[in-house]
Amino acid sequence: MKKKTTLTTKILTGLLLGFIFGLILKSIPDGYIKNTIILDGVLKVLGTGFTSAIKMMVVPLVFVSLVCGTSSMGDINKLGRIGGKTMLFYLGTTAIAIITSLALGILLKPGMGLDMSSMVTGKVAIGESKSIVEIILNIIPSNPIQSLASGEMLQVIFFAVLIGIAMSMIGQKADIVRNIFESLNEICMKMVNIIMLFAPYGVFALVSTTFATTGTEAIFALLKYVGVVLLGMLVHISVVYGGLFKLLTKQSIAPFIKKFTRVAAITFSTASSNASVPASLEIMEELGVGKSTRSFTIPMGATINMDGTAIMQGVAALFIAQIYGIDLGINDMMTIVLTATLASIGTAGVPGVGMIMLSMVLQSVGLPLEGIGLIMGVERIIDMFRTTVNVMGDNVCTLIIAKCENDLDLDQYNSSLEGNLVQ
Ligand code: DAS
Repeated sequence: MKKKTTLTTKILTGLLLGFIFGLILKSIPDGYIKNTIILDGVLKVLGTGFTSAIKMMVVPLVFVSLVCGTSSMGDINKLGRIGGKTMLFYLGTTAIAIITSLALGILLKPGMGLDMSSMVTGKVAIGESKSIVEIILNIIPSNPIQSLASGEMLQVIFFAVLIGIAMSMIGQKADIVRNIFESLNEICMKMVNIIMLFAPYGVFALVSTTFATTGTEAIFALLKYVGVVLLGMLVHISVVYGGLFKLLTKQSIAPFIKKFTRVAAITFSTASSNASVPASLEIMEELGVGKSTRSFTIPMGATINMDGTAIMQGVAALFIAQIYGIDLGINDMMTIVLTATLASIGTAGVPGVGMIMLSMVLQSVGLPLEGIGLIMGVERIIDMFRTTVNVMGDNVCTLIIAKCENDLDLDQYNSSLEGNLVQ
């Protein structure tokens, strides 16, 4: 816990120092030292190096974690009724989350008023507008190796999910391959951890560059971005989770909210869905959820349910398009919904992985990766909130599935209202 807190402190320090150093650079006149040595030298190496390292992980992480996520769902035939309902709830609410965040991003335009188009170093390859048929056909790779090499993310996702489903159907005979992918997934996660150790320096460089070239208007845009993300999460929790819970269980959500504060303390401090699994299982048991339901839906949710992450990705994609003056068409929006929803199956419940998946979403519609430079500064803070929403979704889904399967002891659930405020 100390190591993670230290890294969080370092990232926030990088944000603060980057902001101060950027404004100092902004205040001094252009010259060889400022422009060539500092901006196009040291800061470019640290900033672009960090974003390139993140980009490096996109294809291997998505491919390996999706094969693991899909193949570990157990025998697809035995997944049965609970598995089908759980998958439907998790992927359905993730799709709603991303659509809500895109709608808020279009309505509230967090990136408007900040022009960073001069900062794009690479060519912005916005995909030409495709018809729905072309988008769907484009998902199926004719050459999966080429898809992996060129980072065609929807094709990588399709290929990985199909491998995982096939492995699930084969069952034990695929165990040797499953173990290899599990090891590769561990390796990818460790590589992400190593890359994130450089986050404070990357954040410092990216934020310095941003404020050195755009000045204080970037602060307003950043605050708007954070505000729209948090608003999206609030809407999702109250309307989607609150609405579905009331509609499908006909129970008060108060007992759950009281118990969930214990889990939220973990999700905020660790920014990790995986780390919160034991606490989620504990409160589900205390709330009267049967073991057969909670032992399946909670671990599955920590692996494939990422509504909070999807909300961040939708707002971030539009924010970046807006600050670079790029118009996203309806087909691009559909690609974002598809990519973020399917990618959530493979997003592991560890800190910072949502930012790597964001790189993939941006890549899928040709948006410049430089854009994450500005939002990288508040990444850790947003990660705490989005992880809490991710895990809340896992718990709400578990209660709903348990009620539908008559695996929820209502007396035990409602009796947990008694006692002190936070249990
Ligand atoms: N921190 C991840 C989790 O544990 C989510 C993310 O990085 O988006 O759910």
